[in-house]
Amino acid sequence: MNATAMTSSRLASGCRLGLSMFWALCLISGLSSCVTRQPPPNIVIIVSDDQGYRDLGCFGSDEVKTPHLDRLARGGVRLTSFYVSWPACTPSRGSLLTGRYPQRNGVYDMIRNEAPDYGKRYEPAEYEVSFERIGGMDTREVLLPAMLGEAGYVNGIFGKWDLGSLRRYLPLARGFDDFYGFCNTGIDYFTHQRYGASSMYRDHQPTSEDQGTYCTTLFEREAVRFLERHHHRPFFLYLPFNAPHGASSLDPAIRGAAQAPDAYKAMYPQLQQQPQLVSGTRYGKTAMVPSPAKRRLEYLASITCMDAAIGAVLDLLDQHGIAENTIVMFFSDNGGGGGGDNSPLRGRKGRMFEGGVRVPCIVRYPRKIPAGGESDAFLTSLEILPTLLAEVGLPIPSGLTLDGYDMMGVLASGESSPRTQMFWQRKNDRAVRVDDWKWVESGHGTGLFNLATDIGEKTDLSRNQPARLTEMKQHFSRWRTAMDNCPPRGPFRDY
Ligand SMILES: [Ca+2]
Repeated sequence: MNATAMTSSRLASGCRLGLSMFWALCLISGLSSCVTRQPPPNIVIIVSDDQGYRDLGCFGSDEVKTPHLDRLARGGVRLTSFYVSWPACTPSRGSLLTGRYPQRNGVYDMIRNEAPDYGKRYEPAEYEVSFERIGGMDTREVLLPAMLGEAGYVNGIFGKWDLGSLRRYLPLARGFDDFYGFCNTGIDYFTHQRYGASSMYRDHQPTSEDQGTYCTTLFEREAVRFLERHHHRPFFLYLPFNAPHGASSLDPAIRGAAQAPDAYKAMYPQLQQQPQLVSGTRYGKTAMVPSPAKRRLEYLASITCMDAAIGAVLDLLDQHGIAENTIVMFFSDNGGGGGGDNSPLRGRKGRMFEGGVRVPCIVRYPRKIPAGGESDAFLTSLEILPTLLAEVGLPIPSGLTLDGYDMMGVLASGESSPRTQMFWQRKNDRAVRVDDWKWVESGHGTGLFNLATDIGEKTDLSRNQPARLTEMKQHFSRWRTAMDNCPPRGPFRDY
């Protein structure tokens, strides 16, 4: 254990003792003497996968059916300038749980095998030693559930872990108490395989007990069980869905689209009536592949199925009378890909433009946040961990560098955002936002944009604003130097 982790553990142990004694005293005194002290909030974080900026009813879509997310938004605040730290899955999810830039926590690229992109199917023995199997979030990183667990929370994760599948990387080794889901970055929704490799786990063990059942339904089942078991005590429920991400199947007729149950596809008859497969190319050969209509159909239907699962969770919070004191956060791990709609933003998943990194986000916390609000404040997923620590009453572990801010003042009372800068890098692509200005340099386009007047990043102002352009590059350069000087973390850097 390094100094940071040790300090963190010691600090948090004190909090655990304090909270445990508090709850013990409450039980002894029949709770009556504790009514003046508010219990710590429950926490529910729901993450969707590749959902577009506009792919919610409450974010302007008149196509997708998301009644429960819309209900969540009516009870809380919609964040319209909320960013993730990376334009694709793994590093975005790593930042959520560490509160640190990908370049600081070490997971600054995908933990996945690239060969299936070209049609390769791994043999089991070969898969066992591939990077997708052996890579993971550096074990010196302290994750949110470990911090909350030390404060008396019970932590459950049901869905896409995406931070390593070796035992030392699995959720139960990182602070979670209960895990059902898959460890890598994408699966077939029904077989639970990733390009032929079985991927579902319960706690530390691979499982095929539910093979054939649609995975969103399984994650809902597990979340409901968790809530029924733990609703009477402080809990952290992490629900990282894989919907509406494309299925990780080698079958050309499946690959390239999400997957959804028939009952949900029937809710989009205008798409279902169109041809579902068209002649195309896959792995260098002619093949029947999903049509644009099928890609959109599976995508929308998988969102609506996920929305129903979210509705089941919200219903349970209501039934147990704990919604008032539960922080529910929802956001997409990156911009829409495949069948997604990111309008009016430019670009998509994987890009440095807003369509890659600005995502729909909702926060509901009736005890503090007024219902039905909307905020255009500049905020990011890096704010989530420090905000939650502050709400729980936990100090930031001594010696731990976080990259975000407590955003509760912004959400609860409309204070101006403490964030003025954000940086992104994916291989050679880079971007920085400072106040309303954004500079992008990437293989898919370059430019300087004023987001206050040009949310679609259509007008490159590099020539009109040379001094600002230089300043933005300097900001990026200073951030890059700071990241280079961080203590190195695996799995991409030596340590
Ligand atoms: Ca994603």
